[in-house]
Amino acid sequence: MADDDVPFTGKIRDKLIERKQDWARQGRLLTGTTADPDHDRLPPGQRLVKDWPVLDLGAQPDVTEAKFRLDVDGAVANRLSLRLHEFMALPQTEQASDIHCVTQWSRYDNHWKGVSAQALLRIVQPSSEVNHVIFTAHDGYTANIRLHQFDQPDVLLVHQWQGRPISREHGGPVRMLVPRLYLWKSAKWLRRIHFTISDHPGFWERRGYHNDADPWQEERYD
Ligand SMILES: Nc1nc2c(c(=O)[nH]1)N[C@H]1C(S)=C(S)[C@@H](COP(=O)(O)O)O[C@H]1N2
Ligand SMILES: [Mo]
Repeated sequence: MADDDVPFTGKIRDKLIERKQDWARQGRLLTGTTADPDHDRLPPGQRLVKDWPVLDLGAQPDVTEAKFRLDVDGAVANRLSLRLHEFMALPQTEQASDIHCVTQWSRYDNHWKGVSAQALLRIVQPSSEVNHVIFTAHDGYTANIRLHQFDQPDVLLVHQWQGRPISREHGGPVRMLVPRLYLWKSAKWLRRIHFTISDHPGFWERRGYHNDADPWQEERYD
């Protein structure tokens, strides 16, 4: 593993990660088709599930209120370092969206509550040179998206799902939600949001996953 990788190499499920990396190399699960989100609800190669599967690297950090801290930094006018109650005091949004995982499941009608990315952008005000947004999580996981992918009305920092606090296994107390990209971009146990001029590929992006991750274009692998 690379030096800048997750610090939990003892705990993480190396076998599972190797298998997913092999799938990326082989282009597994690719159907070679695209779909149009204006007319179709299920992206190509996906199947609908009713439950919500759990996927992680093998560690599910216990982010208590005392341990919680959300840093928003990088090339911004106003940096933040928020305790949980301060995060909860930010303007809140409720919204429903569908989610799509690269391992081929999609789940419809998820009802979320949290802080919208666009509300956060108004507060921190990234400099005009910023192009990328990097998420870091309490388990060491990272994911990168482009600023224009972050600056969308359905992108949220969520703390509730179906009217209840997000469970620990799904990344509570606060996780990212970028519903129009494959779910690996939505970092669980969110610790830091970093605004940068240059790109920094995340955990799966360094292992062959696509940098942009649009399910409608089936951007599973690089
Ligand atoms: N912190 C963290 N976030 C993460 C991951 C992870 O291992 N650690 N896995 C990603 C992947 S690969 C997927 S598919 C989704 C799964 O989210 P879920 O377990 O809530 O379904 O979380 C993403 N966010
Ligand atoms: Mo995933």
